[in-house]
Amino acid sequence: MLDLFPPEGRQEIGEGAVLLHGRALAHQHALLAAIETIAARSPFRRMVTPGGFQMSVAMTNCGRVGWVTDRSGYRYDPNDPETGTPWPDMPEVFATLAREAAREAGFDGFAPEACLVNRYEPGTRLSLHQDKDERNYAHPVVSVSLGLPATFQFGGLKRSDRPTKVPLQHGDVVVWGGPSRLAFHGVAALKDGEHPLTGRRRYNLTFRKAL
Ligand code: MD3
Ligand code: FE
Repeated sequence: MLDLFPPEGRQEIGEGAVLLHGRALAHQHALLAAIETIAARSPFRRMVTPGGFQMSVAMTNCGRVGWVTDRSGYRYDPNDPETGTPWPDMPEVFATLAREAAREAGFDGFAPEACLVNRYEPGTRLSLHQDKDERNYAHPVVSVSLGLPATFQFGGLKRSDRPTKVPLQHGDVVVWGGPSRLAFHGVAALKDGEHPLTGRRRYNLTFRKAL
């Protein structure tokens, strides 16, 4: 028989970057319900970069701290600046999935304080950047893709390194550790489509140990 899937749905997409294909599928309904609960308290909003540009990605957070940007810079904040109150707690299903995925990729004991929830609609993109607002790059970042598929751009340690395209589908989990932790990356403009669970949207959960 032809084996159509890689062993255990696991694929090394770069040095230290492990794609766990479909790893979130068993939790898809719980994850999407939890996103709704979070957004009811801390709504999605398009933040402004320090340079004064409004991002096309809409964001919210859960956990002890959340990633925010405004004219004064990027930071992790215990409070939602829009509501002035703490971010919603991290749901158990989020924390458990992030911890288990990290362990499967070789990072035992991953206990993220922060989960950034990104929402994409057709045309939404995220330009090439590094995640450098955390204190300790020895911890991986774990990302979970839900809804419409996206083309992820995976670059190198220099902005000028040509990125490779990685398709990310509903249910995919990626653990970005080791040398990939500081790789430049972005997301190409979302193509229009219809997903049975999210309609014309893509969500991405990004778990980080921020403190
Ligand atoms: C590689 N989010 O929020 S997830 C971000 O799909 C972000 O919303 C994208 O980049 C999204 O910062 C990409 C994949 C990802 C997340 C963090 C990384 C890849 C990464 C950190 C280091 C290297
Ligand atoms: Fe990023």
